Amino acid sequence: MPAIKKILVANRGEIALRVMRSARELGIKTVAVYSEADRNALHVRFADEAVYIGPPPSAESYLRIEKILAAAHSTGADAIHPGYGFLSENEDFAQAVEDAGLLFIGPSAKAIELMGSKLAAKAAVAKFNVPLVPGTSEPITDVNAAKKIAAEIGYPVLIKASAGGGGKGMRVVEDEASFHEQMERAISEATSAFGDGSVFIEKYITKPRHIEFQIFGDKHGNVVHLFERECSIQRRHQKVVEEAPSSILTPEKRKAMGEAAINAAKACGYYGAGTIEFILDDKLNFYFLEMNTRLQVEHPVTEEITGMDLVKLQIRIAEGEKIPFAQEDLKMNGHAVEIRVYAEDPANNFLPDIGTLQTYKRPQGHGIRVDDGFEQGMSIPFYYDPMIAKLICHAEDRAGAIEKMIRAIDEYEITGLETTLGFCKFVMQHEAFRSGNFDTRFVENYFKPEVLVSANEQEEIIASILATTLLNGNGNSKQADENTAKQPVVSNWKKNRL
Ligand code: MV4
Repeated sequence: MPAIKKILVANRGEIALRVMRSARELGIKTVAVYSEADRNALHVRFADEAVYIGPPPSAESYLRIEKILAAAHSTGADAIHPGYGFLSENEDFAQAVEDAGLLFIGPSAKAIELMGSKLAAKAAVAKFNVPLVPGTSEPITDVNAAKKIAAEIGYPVLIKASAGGGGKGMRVVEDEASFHEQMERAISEATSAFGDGSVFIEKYITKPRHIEFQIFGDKHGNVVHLFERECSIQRRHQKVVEEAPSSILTPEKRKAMGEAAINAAKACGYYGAGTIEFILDDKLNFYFLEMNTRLQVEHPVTEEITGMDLVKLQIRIAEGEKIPFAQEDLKMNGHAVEIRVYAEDPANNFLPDIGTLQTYKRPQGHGIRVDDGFEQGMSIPFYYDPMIAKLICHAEDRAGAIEKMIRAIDEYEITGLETTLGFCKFVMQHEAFRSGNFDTRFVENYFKPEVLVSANEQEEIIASILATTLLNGNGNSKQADENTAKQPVVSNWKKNRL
């Protein structure tokens, strides 16, 4: 297979930059595509060339296969990297790229399609000795047959849509009395959301931990794993904190799960970067949930502990090279934690708080990495995911990585909009997180908006409001008036403390 000379990155934001940086280091030219909202975006400035592909809504730009192929054609790109999100797990896109004579830097269209169906994925990996949650392996339509199975598995059970994934189309059923109604709802939801009403039933694991394995396959049938990431700290299926390695895996458990992950990849003849998602129950039994056939948002924590550049590996594999190391050569070095910094307001139900980055100063120093796509003065577009940055800290051990993260959060200066930085600091300081004794219900169990402002601070805020009112009231407060008019004193003061 020929070496790649020019890569078009069919994405935006931090991941487009992330991919282009590795491409440039390999001496490969880069092409950006951009929507109307991203004219001045950093990925556009970084690329060697950039092609405008349409209006801001992604359905009219970043999701348009024909526009992206036309951009590749007009610039002479010979490969396309899809990043994550957008078209990254669209088998029609992967196929169209290859049909156009270009290399898709990702898995085969067949593998994407197979893993896109949760039932087909389960059926495929089951033959390769991968543990599954007890449940049905076929779509189920007959309510009475389903009830019988649910009784055998034991309540609570979970009804899942085969076309779902990432938490979409799931329903917990606590007892037989509510089964009928819940199943009908699940089928009707799946039909309207995915155009496919197939559902299946699993035992509901009530306090799972989410542990995923990074795997890589090449086009010669070799598969390795690059250890795990723990992603149990999430909110409504949106990951908030990720780390590698997991604090609860023993070397034996890691070896068993790693082997299962490799088998799952082999079950679909996988090549490229992929992630095998497992859940662990309270006895540390692990079960395959699904496979993500893309580079994940949280891949940097794996890069930090393995020293590998996952994007370079993806490119080499797409070019037909063999994986350049053996499983035994891989070692974990230290501990890495990542937080996602969103333009969202944790005090207001995490509503997106898009606006302009009036101040934007990144933390710096030993072991700190910031993957972002913005600079001071830029606006976060309303049309896309409101993630501002990923902050990754790497240290010799978990406690060191957590302390470094707290230091980095304190050093991060963002004004002009609300962010999840204070919320992430709350997680870092929480005893359950620090001790490693947590599960996927961490946020619902421990987080209330009030925790972001301690009692002490609330008193100080009241004092500050009083002081401001008094100043404003005495007729001799020009400066205070100007300050309060531009930016509310209290909210800024609070921001600096969080
Ligand atoms: C489960 C489960 C409990 N039992 N399946 C959510 C995302 C999708 N990948 C599957 N998910 C779950 N499947 C069984 N049989 C709990 C979840 C789940 C979850 C999984 C991983 C990370 C966070 C989660 C949050 C809620 C529910």
